[in-house]
Amino acid sequence: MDLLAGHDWSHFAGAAPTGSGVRISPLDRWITATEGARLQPNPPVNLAGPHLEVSGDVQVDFTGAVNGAYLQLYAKPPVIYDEWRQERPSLRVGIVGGKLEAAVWDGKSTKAVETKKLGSGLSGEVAVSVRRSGGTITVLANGKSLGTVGEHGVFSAGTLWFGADGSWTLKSLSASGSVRAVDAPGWHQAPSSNSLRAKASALPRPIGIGAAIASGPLVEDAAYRAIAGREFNALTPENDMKPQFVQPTRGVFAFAEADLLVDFARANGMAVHAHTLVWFEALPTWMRSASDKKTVLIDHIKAVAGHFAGRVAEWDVVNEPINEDNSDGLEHNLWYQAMGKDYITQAFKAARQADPHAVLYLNEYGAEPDGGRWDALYKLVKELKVNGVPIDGVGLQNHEYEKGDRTPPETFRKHVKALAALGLKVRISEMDVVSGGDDTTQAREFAGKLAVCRDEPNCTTFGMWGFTDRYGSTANTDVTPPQPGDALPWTANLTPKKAYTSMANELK
Ligand code: 9MR
Repeated sequence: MDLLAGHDWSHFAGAAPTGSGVRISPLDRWITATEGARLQPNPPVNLAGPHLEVSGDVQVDFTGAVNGAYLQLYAKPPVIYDEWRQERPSLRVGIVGGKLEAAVWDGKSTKAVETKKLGSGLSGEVAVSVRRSGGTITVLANGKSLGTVGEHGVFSAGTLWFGADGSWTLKSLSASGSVRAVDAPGWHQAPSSNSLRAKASALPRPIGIGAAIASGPLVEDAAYRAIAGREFNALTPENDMKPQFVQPTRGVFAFAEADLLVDFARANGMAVHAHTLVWFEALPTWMRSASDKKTVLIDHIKAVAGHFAGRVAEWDVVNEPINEDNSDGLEHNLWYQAMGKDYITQAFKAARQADPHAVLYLNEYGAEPDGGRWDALYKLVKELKVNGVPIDGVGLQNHEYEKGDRTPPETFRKHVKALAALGLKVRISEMDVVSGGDDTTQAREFAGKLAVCRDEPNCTTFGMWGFTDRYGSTANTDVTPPQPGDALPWTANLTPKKAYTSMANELK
């Protein structure tokens, strides 16, 4: 079965279909630490393309592999966070120095559990085959068997997704045996008149109801996908638009995963709230060390906001610029160090130019209660407005990680109103509530903030940071597989919690 012709390889980061196959270009994409160190390689997976359903023994054959070429077969796409990539079982085969390198991940560690360098003297374009027979994988080059590696759950999970890396052209790719090829699902999901989005749209003043969404789960997990499309009319890419993902190498842009989220949103009539152009985290290593920061910042905004112009409704232009402990109230991050506070003004101007129709937000955490963070935020956005900087609104994240983060709705309302007086819109941008086992309090917190958003005319959207604990950002990722958190309205089994019902009630 031919897996190239008639299948989608055009929405695969770093890849471009050509007359002679799929051209793979290296992205050098990494998961980076907050301080910039490279933690894990993050090669792309063809999420929009074909994957296999495997029910027994199978052989995958491909041609075109040259030195440095890799093809990777994943039991499931990895779940990708900013500082962590959850590897599922996978097999990577590649040509390195005349040998065929086979590496196997077992889904329990970020490192390969088995790596073998097999054969010798391989040169030019090599035809590679991977043959699964029960618990053994045999690898072949140019039709000759070179050796075996363990199966480690790669094939037994029942699905296989394709990824690639290096600089080469994948000239053919086929599979045979007990397999079936499956293409990306239709993005449109069945609506429901009972959903949060239906209720939010039927309010006297309709509001947006949104969630942060991750591309891997969206394509691989049908139940997650169904809820995302059914319940929400706004979508924020959780991580896929951050600089380390979209500009992994200077001047090399990789939009496939983010484009997929935009396509999903558009197919389901959801507004895209894009996140984020300027932050001090989730940056590729090169961006931190570049000496011409201003050029880097402006070029990034032009390219990224330009790419999505017309397809996204809003942007978080500047994320988390506040640090109340500094006398000017600002975080002295890498952009500030290079440009002073002018980086904020420059960023908004560049974003407005690149996408004149997008509504432009500054997004901040910890400014829901009274105190230094709110004071510093208010001072900053007032100054931006007075100076005619093109800022349209403020995102108040509303993360409630600890009991102390629970702000009375009336205090929060006061801040929403204060921003309205400056002519600014507000969105609740990233709400989650770590419950500590207390579902009732969690439900009350979600409902209280939603009610404020419903009632304050300048509050446009109530957004949560994910919707299910299955992939939530408060998961404990120190263990593999990660231990789900308990901060979102759907459990890890995708059952709605009290928080869901309490929100539905506020929207009646
Ligand atoms: O959900 C995001 C998670 O996957 C990342 O590892 C984390 C750290 O960079 O960022 C999370 O999203 C953050 C968002 O981009 C900005 N506000 C705080 C969010 C939650 O930490």
